[in-house]
Amino acid sequence: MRRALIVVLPLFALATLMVAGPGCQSRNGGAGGTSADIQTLMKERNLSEDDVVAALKTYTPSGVHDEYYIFASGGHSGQVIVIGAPSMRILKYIAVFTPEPWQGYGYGDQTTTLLRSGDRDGKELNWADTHHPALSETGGDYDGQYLFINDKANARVAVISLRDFTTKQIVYSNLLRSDHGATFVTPDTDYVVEGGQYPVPLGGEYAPIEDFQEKYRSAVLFWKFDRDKGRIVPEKSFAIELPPYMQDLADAGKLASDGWVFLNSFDTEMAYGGNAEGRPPLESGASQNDMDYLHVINWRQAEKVVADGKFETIAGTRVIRLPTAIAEGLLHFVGEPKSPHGVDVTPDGRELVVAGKLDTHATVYSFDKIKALIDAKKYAGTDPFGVPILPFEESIRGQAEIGLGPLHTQFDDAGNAYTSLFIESAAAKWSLKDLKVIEKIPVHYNIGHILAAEGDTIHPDGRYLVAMNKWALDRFSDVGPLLPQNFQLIDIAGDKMQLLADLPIPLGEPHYSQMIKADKIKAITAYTPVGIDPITDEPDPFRVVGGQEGIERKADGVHVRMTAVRSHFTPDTVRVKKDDVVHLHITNVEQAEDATHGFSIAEYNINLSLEPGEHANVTFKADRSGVFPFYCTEFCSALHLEMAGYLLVEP
Ligand code: CUK
Ligand code: CUA
Repeated sequence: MRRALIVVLPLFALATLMVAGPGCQSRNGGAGGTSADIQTLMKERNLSEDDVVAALKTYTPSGVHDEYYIFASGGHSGQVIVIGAPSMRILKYIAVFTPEPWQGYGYGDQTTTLLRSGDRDGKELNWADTHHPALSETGGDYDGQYLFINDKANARVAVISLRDFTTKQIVYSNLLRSDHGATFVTPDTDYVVEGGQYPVPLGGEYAPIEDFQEKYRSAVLFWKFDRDKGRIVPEKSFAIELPPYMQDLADAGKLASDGWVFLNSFDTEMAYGGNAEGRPPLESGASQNDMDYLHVINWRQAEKVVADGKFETIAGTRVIRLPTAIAEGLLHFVGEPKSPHGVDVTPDGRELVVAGKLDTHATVYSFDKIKALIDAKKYAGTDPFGVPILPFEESIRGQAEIGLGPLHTQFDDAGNAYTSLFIESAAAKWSLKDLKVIEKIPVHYNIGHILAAEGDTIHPDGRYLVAMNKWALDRFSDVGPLLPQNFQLIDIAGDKMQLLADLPIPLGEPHYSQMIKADKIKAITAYTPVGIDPITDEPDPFRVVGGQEGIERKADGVHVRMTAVRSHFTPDTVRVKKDDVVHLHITNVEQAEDATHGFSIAEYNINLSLEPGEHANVTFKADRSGVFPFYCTEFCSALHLEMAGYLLVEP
């Protein structure tokens, strides 16, 4: 009740509040309360009425939960940032591609195995350039079960379960060296789409850059997702080879366009740089053509082509080669204005909005028209590889004059689109119906992606928009030359957009985020039964229950079966000999919410987070003799400091 009130409180209610007098007590019981008090506070803090309204729309009292979750890319941190909206409170960082000490991610056996499974050909990778998170969907709506995210830098895709907000799997194919049109899911999450970005010889071989057109290629991967298992199944996945254009963003068709995927490209000039070798720099070489190509891909038909065996296996991935893709009618191109960036399918699936960085328009393509042209084989020509190109003018419904540097588009529930304007530092609201701008709101500064509540579903909420700004300039207190990014929450429920709040993002450049209704997330508070390995979601074979603790010397080393419970580890004295291989098996046997214990050993780089019911294994060589205290790193109880013990390594 109170929450609803805060969110919908219009300006006249503010006036009521301000004259409400002593009945309207501040929650803190401090000053503030009477109209005069509020006026004084506003004056002291230099707040306008709009500021106060924004505060009332976002202020979330202690103990009150947010209505939405935002799952944001953590950029270079290789993590996912979980944010509550409208409060814009950061709730969690989910460790994905990088070691993360608080979660013990990359410090115990299970999480290290998972993290290292993302090492490409054994090369240790400890960072990622996460770009596009994608929530799992059922029937085109977010279902709150899983989250996927890509690593542009190393062409990897991760699976996160929203049951425990934990990464479960990292996959990659040596087909690609970088990705960008990732991750996007098909409407029932049959596939997680990963489109490549910078072409390389498929499969990772060397080829001279002068052979760019002949030997370099791109590809789009369709990772098959098994929802029951909650894992991607690489053997059931496939790819389609694409020409060596720089592939950009993607989106999956839905409803009217279900079964199709759309992918942007730039550098259809196939420029590859060389500004110190007498060739034009990549940026100008790649900006010669007036049109690049929107890739229109029939994935449902591609699935059949793979089932019919019309593929080659390259680098372990089933690949539909380019000539097959053309012959089977899986791939068509449509022109798109110069250096496009975002492609976004409308909620009804009938249209696609493409915005070009170097064009002031958003182009609205009609899927019906595209489909009719494909069916009629009405082509304007072919590209150098023989891919049929559909006539541009006959594929579009029109173009909306939006502004400078349009990038990405989101939608509301009332037929409006919202497009980010990078150069203009604004978000434009425009009508899909008549392709006219209705309103612009300035943002600070240089907005990249934009996200709307339930914005990529067939039922956007029309409540909030977040501008994900690249530059923050004068917005926050100075922190040296490297500035945070700035997420700005915008209310789009009313007739006029209102900027509500800023959230500085202090690690990495996030690219995209999605916002989901909080009541769709059903997270657990403990692993049950006690002894679960969070990576496999199964009871760990080494789990320890109370009474079965002990230390045992076996052929492969010393096995320590340990339990953690407030406020002790059992056993708390561990004796080994120098150079013993030690296997720690530790179970947090608690089931109480938030009863997490940590476990660390001095100088051994061992650091675990043991959430209630969690089991972790750590294998290490006791290669330095001495006395090493171990202790619990979470302040779990009044006797937390006493939750400690000794590892005694005898010389
Ligand atoms: S991209 Cu970053 S602003 Cu990687 Cu989705 Cu457009
Ligand atoms: Cu357990 Cu502190």
